[in-house]
Amino acid sequence: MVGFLLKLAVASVVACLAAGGLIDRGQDIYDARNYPLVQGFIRIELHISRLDTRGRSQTGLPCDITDQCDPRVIAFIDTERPNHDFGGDSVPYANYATLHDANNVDIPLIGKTISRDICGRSVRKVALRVRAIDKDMFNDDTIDNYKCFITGDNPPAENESLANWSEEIACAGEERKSSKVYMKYRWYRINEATCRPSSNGRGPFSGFLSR
Ligand SMILES: *[C@@H]1O[C@H](CO)[C@@H](O)[C@H](O)[C@H]1NC(C)=O
Ligand SMILES: *[C@@H]1O[C@H](CO)[C@@H](O)[C@H](O)[C@H]1NC(C)=O
Ligand SMILES: [Ca+2]
Repeated sequence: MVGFLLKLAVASVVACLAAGGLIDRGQDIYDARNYPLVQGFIRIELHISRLDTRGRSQTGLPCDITDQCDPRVIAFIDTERPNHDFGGDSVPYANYATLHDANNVDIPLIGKTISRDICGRSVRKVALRVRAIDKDMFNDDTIDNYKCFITGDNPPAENESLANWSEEIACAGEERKSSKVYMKYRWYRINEATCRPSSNGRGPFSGFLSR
């Protein structure tokens, strides 16, 4: 009996992990208590101005011995699984938009805006995900993953002309807090007719590059 209960407990922990991880669930519950739901037809715009790699990759070692990082920067506006880890658990990297691809620069200027729409669903929190890798001859190194949030605490503007950009956000790397992506966002209500539905996991291009 004890063995059976133990197996049951292990099975439910495993089921829970498979469903997105214990930390994710805990965070979802916390969010439900703390952030209001935002519902409707909404456009989110994310502007990424620059990346500061500090010349190092996620391991803390310099990107290159002899010169600067060779960064490729990709981004995705995650309206579906904001609390999930980077990678397949949230959004396959292949679905990210490529914002920048350069050689020998530790602080690349990016200056690109991507956008994504919420078409009638409700959200509590949106994850602004950025990933930077250092291109190498033989294998690429992760520079870092960066994730900052929009929440219902700052509700979307009534329409585009009323939508102000946020203050600049210095979004710190998950592994090295000294590495940062500088970004700002705005979000506003749009007409249903102009809404572009998309998903995290499918569709040819789920993060639209707008300019
Ligand atoms: C945006 O909303 C404001 C306030 O409701 C309104 O006065 C303005 O005409 C709207 N602008 C557009 C472009 O719809
Ligand atoms: C946007 O900024 C303008 C000018 O600072 C301000 O008057 C307006 O109230 C702001 N709009 C919102 C939705 O906060
Ligand atoms: Ca280099």
